[in-house]
Amino acid sequence: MVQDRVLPKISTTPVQITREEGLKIYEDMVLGRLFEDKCAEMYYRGKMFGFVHLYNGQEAVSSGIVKAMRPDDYVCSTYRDHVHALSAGVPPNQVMAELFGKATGCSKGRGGSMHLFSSEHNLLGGFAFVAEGIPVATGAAFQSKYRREAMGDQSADQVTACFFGDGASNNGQFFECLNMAVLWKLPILFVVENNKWAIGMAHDRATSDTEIYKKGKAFGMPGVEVDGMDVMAVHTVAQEAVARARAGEGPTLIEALTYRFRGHSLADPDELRDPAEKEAWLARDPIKQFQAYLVEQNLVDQAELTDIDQKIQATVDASVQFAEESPEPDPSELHRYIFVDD
Ligand SMILES: Cc1ncc(C[n+]2csc(CCOP(=O)(O)OP(=O)(O)O)c2C)c(N)n1
Ligand SMILES: [Mg+2]
Repeated sequence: MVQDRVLPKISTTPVQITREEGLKIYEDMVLGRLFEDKCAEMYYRGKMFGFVHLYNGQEAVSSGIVKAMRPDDYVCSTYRDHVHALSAGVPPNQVMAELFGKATGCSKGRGGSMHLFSSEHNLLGGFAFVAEGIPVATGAAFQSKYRREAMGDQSADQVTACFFGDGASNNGQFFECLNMAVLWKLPILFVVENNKWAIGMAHDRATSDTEIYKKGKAFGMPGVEVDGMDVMAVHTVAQEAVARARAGEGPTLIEALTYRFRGHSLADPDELRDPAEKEAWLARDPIKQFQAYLVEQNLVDQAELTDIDQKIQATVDASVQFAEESPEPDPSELHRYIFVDD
């Protein structure tokens, strides 16, 4: 079993969330979890093609970060992108339809699981190549800054969140983009979801310094380590980083310590990871922890949480029906959407 790091404690005591905010985050996390469980079912029934990478276990990262942002901010993902897309506001129907390769999907059935995209929701994309989104997100942050400072558009104060894995943080694009982001003080959050594994490669066997957040320092960028199973801790860190970015004070590197509950993809039998390691992380399920927090803070009771779960399950089920009933892309339109004019 790969040794776990001692998890940092971010003080969330002074942070007061309202019932409304708490429920918004909770609903997003549950949507992510139930949507992914349904994806597994549909994949094994042969409804989806290619590789499908699920996010179960990591929900506190997506919800904690994206719910600290505005709907017009930008989100950039990886191939593990369904939940980032949902947090960014892409409707479940459109995400499920995309996974089924249907014309009503957010990428019009052209992309599938690893290439979710929505200009309407400022979702910059899922990317099949490891670290490929990092320069795209850096470019998005640059255009916000350029529009605001060079073109005088005061409304261009959008922040970009760029999600990627521990494995991606060993790729050169990561270092080049950290350099540029600090140099130009770009409004961006680099969010490393350190789930300890890059397929079957343990993080501590693949990188020089396992504490990724410390790599920001080489570029003069603040680096923060956060318990990625604690949504309130992630949310607190995100709020500070978003405020800094929006105020023109530049980027932040956030390393969220988390774990994926399933194999690398649904084609992975997941035989490499030690069962004891999996058990230890399953016991820290971010959704169960947040349920306990909400009840303890008297923001909600257990019966209400059960109602919410049922309501979200109905939404997920409806997304499958929508995807099933949607048309396939028309083969005569195969060449559409390659160029922007289309
Ligand atoms: C440039 C590139 N190299 C290799 C691969 C094969 N590959 C796919 S996922 C992956 C592991 C990435 O792990 P990490 O960044 O930690 O993300 P996680 O899957 O844990 O979310 C690798 C090596 C790829 N897709 N792209
Ligand atoms: Mg990883």
